[in-house]
Amino acid sequence: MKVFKHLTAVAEKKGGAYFVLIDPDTRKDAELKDFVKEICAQGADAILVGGSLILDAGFQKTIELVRENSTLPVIIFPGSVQQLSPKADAVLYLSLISGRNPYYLFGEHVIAAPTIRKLGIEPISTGYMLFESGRTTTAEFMSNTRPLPVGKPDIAVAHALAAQYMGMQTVYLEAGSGADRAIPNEIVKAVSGYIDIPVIVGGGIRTPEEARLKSEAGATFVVTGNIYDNSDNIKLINEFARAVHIKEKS
Ligand code: 1GP
Repeated sequence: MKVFKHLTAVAEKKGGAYFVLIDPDTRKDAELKDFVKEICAQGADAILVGGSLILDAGFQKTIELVRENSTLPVIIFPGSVQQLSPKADAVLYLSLISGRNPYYLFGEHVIAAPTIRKLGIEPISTGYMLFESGRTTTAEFMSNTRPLPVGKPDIAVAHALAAQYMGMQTVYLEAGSGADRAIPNEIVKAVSGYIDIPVIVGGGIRTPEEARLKSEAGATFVVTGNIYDNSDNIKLINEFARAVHIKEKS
């Protein structure tokens, strides 16, 4: 079964699916191996790999290591066209629809498309919506775009519906990695109640309780990354997964 179809079915069954994002800049090889094994053992549903500013030239090696040690789908969450690999199962084929920078709306995509075809990885067409979240995030700065206002759900739902009408498979409501404030539950609820395609929510989610509220508000997929920069938090993966899986008894 194709990755996106499989994950949508998982989310349908469990009431939501939980993704852990690995930023290749933040972990060295031996640590990474153990981290990946923990993610799989503790009940997450997929692993995302990527970041909007990767300083380490070891992206390919990271993907390889993650693939070798993961029993879960490995999905690239690319910050640029350089972040593609045949070792991944799929790639979020992101169009930054909250912004009006043509390069990130339909520029890199043209460059990446033939490579994705050649590598044989599944593109998951994603309307990427960056929201304001307290301070300038890397994604906002690097893309040179303005984020969407969180106090205007009408603007958010219109963007998300446009993505659906354009034929995109999902929308990603992004507060930015390490954001001061995660996407408000009201925005998640407004968007997921208005459109028919799955909704990914991430950025600044720091507790299982917050993750559960995103799932209850209608998020199909909940993503966390930054909290695991502190290795003490790795033991919380299972708590996060159970919090997102709202249909499953804990
Ligand atoms: C960032 O949405 C992801 O692109 C995850 O964010 O690192 O803040 O959990 P955090």
